[in-house]
Amino acid sequence: MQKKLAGEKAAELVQDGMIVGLGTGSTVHFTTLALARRVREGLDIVGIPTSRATEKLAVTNGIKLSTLDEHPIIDITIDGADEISPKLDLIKGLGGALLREKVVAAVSKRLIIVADESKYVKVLGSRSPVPVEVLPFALSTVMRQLGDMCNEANLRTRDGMAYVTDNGNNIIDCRFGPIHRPSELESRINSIPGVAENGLFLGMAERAILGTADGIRVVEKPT
Ligand code: A5P
Repeated sequence: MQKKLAGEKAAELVQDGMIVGLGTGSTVHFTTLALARRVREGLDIVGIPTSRATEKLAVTNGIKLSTLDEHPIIDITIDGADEISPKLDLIKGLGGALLREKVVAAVSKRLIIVADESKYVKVLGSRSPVPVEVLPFALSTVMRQLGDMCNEANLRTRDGMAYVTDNGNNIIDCRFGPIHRPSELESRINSIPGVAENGLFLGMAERAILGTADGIRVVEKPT
């Protein structure tokens, strides 16, 4: 219910004529459905999906979609997160869509995050691992180097096999514990050859809309 509250609230920010980045996950699912309802009432938008799952959901529900080739600048993106810090730095990617999510976030004029309030933490890394998307060719070498950097590096699996992203890559989930210097950590992860993307989204989000037991709580990026 908290996810639904947050997801639907964010859909109100979308206006006629906008190019809209459609995030991935169970919270933004409600945003997509709310937008689809508004589209049926006449809202004219073009969506850019961040995953095959979101693409399918949007198409099934009648939202017009396009690509970054056609629309390289996005007016607003609404997406979920796994952890949100008071500065609105994020960990994303437990749903596996981090690479496309970051590409879309980076070209969005506004990035709005929707989540239940359990995702709001004092320090990133408190509960969630940092997902790292890795080229399969480099999996074992990246695994060894990430293993040296974090407390625990686990290859993500599904049905007993390595999980494969929409981009044909694998994911290593790295537990670092509390992350006090996220941008330093991001640079270190990105400097490993074979890393395609990491789940730290720093300085990108403008606002988080959190569903709580009492309603909605809005957290703005500090100025
Ligand atoms: C997808 O890769 C993720 O970044 C999701 O946005 C994140 O895992 C949040 O998902 P939920 O809204 O399902 O918790």
